[in-house]
Amino acid sequence: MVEGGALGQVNRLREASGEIEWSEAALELTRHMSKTNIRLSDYFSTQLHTHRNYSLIIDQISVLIISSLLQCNFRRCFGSAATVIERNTSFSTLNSDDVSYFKELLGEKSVVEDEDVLLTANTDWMRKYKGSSKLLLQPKTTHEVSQILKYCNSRCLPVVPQGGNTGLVGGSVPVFDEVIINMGSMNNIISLDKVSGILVCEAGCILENLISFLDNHGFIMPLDLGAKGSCQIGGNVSTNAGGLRLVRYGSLHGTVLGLEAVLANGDVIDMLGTLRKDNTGYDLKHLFIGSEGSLGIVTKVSILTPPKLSSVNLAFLACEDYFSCQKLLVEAKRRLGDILSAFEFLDNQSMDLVLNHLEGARNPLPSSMHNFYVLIETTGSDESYDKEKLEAFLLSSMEGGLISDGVLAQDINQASSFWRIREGVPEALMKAGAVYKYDLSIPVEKMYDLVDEMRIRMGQTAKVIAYGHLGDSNLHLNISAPQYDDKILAQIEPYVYEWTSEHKGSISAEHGLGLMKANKIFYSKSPETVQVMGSIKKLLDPNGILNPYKVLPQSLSSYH
Ligand code: FAD
Ligand code: 2HG
Ligand code: ZN
Repeated sequence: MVEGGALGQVNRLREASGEIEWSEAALELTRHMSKTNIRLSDYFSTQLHTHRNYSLIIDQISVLIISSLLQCNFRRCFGSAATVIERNTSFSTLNSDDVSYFKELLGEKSVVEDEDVLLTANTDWMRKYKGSSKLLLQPKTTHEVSQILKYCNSRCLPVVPQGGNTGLVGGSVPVFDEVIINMGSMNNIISLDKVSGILVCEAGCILENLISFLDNHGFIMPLDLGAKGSCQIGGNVSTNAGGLRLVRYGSLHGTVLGLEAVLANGDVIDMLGTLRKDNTGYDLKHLFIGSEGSLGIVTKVSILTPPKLSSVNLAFLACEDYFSCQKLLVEAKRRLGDILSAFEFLDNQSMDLVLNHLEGARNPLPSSMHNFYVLIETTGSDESYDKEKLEAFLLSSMEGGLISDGVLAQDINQASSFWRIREGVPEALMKAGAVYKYDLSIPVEKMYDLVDEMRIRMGQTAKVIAYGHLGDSNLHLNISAPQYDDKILAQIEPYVYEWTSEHKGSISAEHGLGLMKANKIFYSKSPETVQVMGSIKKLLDPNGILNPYKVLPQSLSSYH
């Protein structure tokens, strides 16, 4: 494995949107250089001395890059520090007998080899990570998932479980040629207990469809996020997604009552309980909540859904400094406690980005730009009492100088347009160019210090955009630049991770580790903890076929 900044020399010459796949030639070159302790940077600077004509060097590198498209053995992705990953040599390569087996098992239609479909499924939402899988499977039942995994395990064929492919850490797409198991065809709602509000459904149900279904029956999903139109409940559970309402309803570790999962060897583990209380031994479902498809494929979920309440209010507020946002949060928790259902924030750079890049976005407080914006949502059962309570809170916050301006949504359309601003930041960032994403848990009082420090570090080279789930101490720190550049990356990493670790934060609050942060886990977890995780992985997936190269550091993965 070759690691670090040496490869950055070549990387700067990449195509703007892609990633480099190294050819045998490049592989040989890097192997030779690592054996002889030559770093690429040294190699190229030597070459620069000998060749006066720089274009000769460019030509040399271009040959490597072009030939790299022939065969991928090494992979490097953008938006995270240079890590070159070698394909696990113990994995087999897909052959025509494998494809025939899957066609027999699933039927022709559920075995996809179409290049356009594969291109989409191989590429993540941010278009930063791109695999080269040649096969996508669409199982319709748990039995089919079980048979697929049993077969893949016996053949040592690696797989990637895929939901809506909205993940933001490169976990949902192959790194090399892993078979994609897309869960979208397992999208049946199995039952809703209208007394307890317990919903049981298949993993491939799209979150927004579940939200609508529950709405029709007088319930709500305990989680909501900007990607709801595409993400699936199985993906949500596998990433332990947080989202906009965690402050009120808690994490999926609390609301998921049970699940069914298929292990790497095809065994189906039925933990699909619907009980609120069950202390019979280890609660194994928690292993699958947030393990990002590295321990098993989630096929069914049972989840506790709260009743839909009649009165929902949303305020869009302006604060002049971060300290006021913080104080506002403390006051909101104290004074709105029982009805508070969201407390989100964005800074003026985020607002600016949304207004410039998101079609139809309008500033709800247009008279002037403010330094910070906060969305406070309340959900309760008594319309006049809730509104009165919120209005009294807003009035006193205004008098106390915590809020400098604000507006209450007058109807559902206005509320949606306010939410569109907050939920639209990731989309606006994508439209603005290259983006380096950090999803951090940091104590609220320290959170914005990092943003200020990053602005000083980045200077004019990139924009620092900060927003997130303030109510949960979750900062989304995004660095936006016209294009990816290793120099920018070197200004960000490892600084952001070190800072977060020093302040006892987490380097992944809600998005997971995926490929992007698999090797960064030690910033947030002790070596002993990671060692136990490695043992669990080995126990449940001894051949390492489930979502390889993700979540755990390479040093611990079973393929080494
Ligand atoms: P995918 O992206 O397909 O997969 C994510 C991971 O889960 C991968 O490792 C994959 O292998 C694994 N996986 C998927 N399905 C299964 C399964 N059935 N069994 C086992 N493993 C599986 N995240 C938040 O936490 N909070 C937010 O507020 C939020 N907002 C977002 C807004 C936008 C605009 C976007 C693009 C993303 C956002 N995300 C957010 C990230 C993402 O939407 C979540 O991580 C989501 O839960 C992923 O669901 P998915 O179905 O798209 O999973
Ligand atoms: C959100 O809260 C998502 O909008 C995405 O978690 C965060 O894009 C991001 O950094
Ligand atoms: Zn988020």
